[in-house]
Amino acid sequence: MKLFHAPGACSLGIRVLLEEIGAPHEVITLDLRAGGQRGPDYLAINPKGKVPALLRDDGSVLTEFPAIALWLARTHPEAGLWPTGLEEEVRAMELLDYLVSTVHMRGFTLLLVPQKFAPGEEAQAALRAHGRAVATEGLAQVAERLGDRPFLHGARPGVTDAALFYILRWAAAVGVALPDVLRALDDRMMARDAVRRALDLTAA
Ligand SMILES: N[C@@H](CCC(=O)N[C@@H](CS)C(=O)NCC(=O)O)C(=O)O
Repeated sequence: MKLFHAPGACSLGIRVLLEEIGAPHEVITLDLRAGGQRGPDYLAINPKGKVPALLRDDGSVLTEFPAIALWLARTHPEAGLWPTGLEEEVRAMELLDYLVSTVHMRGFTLLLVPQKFAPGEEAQAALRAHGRAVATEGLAQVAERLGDRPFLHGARPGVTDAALFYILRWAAAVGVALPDVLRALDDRMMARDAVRRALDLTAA
């Protein structure tokens, strides 16, 4: 498998899952600031011009964080990254969609890259403020959902924790304060060998 990834991007969550699974893979790094995601070579792989994209061993390409994460979890059930049972699965999907579609796309995306959506400093400041409010409210909702469990998935991290983890890196980068339970979850994630490998903090 080949993962198309960019430093600082949401594809970090897929790296975490690949490392948790221990699946052999190659990481192809794109430079988003230099527009690597819009170059013809990459658009031939993912015409949407986004990371993550996963080139699977059968030559097919999978895109979108939830789809890639679910496929990895379901094809490696022994890693225990996704719940079983209809109610547990729909609750995990509910949370994953909230993390990616709301906290990421409507919160941190506006906070981090408002210039993509409006010209002019005044409009961008308003978008940034809106994004910060959505991100802060979203993280409070996720903290509520976590409660006193160690990870969103339960005793061990799963797909939803991998999604939360990339979001927590952005929160740290732009100074969005975390509820205590999310700070503790982040510490638990950072202590994992798989996560440290995904961050290139230790050798593979
Ligand atoms: N909905 C997509 C979001 C992917 C996405 O927004 N990726 C960002 C990095 S976090 C990206 O590739 N941005 C480059 C660009 O928009 O040009 C998913 O779930 O994978």
